[in-house]
Amino acid sequence: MFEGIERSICRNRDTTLRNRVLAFLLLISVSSTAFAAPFLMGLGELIEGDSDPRGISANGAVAVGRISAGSLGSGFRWDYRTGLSGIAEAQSGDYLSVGYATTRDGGTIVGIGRIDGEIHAARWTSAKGVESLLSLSAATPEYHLRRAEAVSADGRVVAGSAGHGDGSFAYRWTIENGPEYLEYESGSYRQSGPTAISADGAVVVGYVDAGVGGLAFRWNEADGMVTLGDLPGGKNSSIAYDVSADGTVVVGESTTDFGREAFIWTAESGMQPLGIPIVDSYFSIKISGDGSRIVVWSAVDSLGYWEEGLGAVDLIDHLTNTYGLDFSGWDSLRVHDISDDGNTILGSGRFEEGGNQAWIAHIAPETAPGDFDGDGQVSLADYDKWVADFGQPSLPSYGADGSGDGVVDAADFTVWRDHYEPPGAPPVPEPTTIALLLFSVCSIRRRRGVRFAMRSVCTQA
Ligand SMILES: [Ca+2]
Ligand SMILES: [Ca+2]
Repeated sequence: MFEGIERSICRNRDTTLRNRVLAFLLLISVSSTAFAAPFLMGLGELIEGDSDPRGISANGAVAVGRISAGSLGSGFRWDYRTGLSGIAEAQSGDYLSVGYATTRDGGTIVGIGRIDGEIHAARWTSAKGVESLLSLSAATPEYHLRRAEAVSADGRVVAGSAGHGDGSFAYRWTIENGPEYLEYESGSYRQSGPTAISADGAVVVGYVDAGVGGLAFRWNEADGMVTLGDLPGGKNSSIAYDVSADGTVVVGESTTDFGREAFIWTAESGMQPLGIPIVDSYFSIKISGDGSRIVVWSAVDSLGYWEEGLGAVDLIDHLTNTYGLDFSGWDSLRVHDISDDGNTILGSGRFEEGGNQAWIAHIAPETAPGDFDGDGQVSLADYDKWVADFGQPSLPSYGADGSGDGVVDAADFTVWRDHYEPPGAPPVPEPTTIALLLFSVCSIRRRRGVRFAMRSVCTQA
């Protein structure tokens, strides 16, 4: 895509020509695959260093993370229409140094911000830009909110870690009441950190160190912070990394006699091994909203996937053999997140020996024009979905984006109308020409958007 071309400006001039060629090749592969699901799409290079994608929105349309530019880095936001852009305020100089998670519609990003030269837990919205969480609610002086790790679907509840004395402690912030420490069932503890939150913000998961090693916890208002135990064998150690949308299924890692291993936890079954080892010290274990699909970064180029009824398999083999995705040319593969709808997986790797690049693997089956909810027919339910999602970014031709331009807009209504067949009325097909026209216009807008956005990253270097 075009991101690669823009990005190369920031980088060593010697590699510019090669990157332009690579970016062009990527552009070809993206253009030829983006409109037929399933597809694999490179999102643009993240430059060297510690840049990584971190999270993806509920329908897979918005990815967030960290992008490096020279010695500095900033949070990034990606969607199909606007491409990859750094999150910095041109006027104040404030920026998000990393984006960890985003809301259902991708409109709010939470992470670590540099605001007036100081580090704060922060959020970004297109309307208000980068803001300290504390500035949004009545401040409690003892809190230093260092980072915001997770956010509810509507953005009104955030979980993160706060500094207090020498320790770091999990807090839950609500737009109404501000931050509150999560209390541990057994009283005092050394430190704790949250990693994920349920869609409604009522359940937070993470780890707590109560002096006997770190243990996975699940918190809700009624029960407080309850540890989830650990897998048999090895030392007493576990960490929760993600939770299903309704808060009932937790995934993480725990130590056994054979080393560290991914687990799945429910109240009914307790903690069970997934059969996927964890090798790298930096890794990721993420679950879809309904709890039926799990992705596991075990080690670089060794990624796991678990699905209800399928069990544990190799992620890349599964994406290749089941969905026909082509990972040839990619190496140093990592996986970072799976969307709540379970249909988009966010990863990173190197393509044709280029720099570290984010990718998404979209595995929803292709649907007929106007069938926005994918139930096989074009009905009033599809119109309702278009209304509910109006204005939101989308992967092209997925969900209510009938026109394939990456946003749910008026053109998509036209696609639905032209394929809706009320009883007794003949169908009126046609929208291909309009869709192509819209796409070409938005492609130009996308290129301009990327160029502007990348400039804000480049100027920080
Ligand atoms: Ca339908
Ligand atoms: Ca559209």
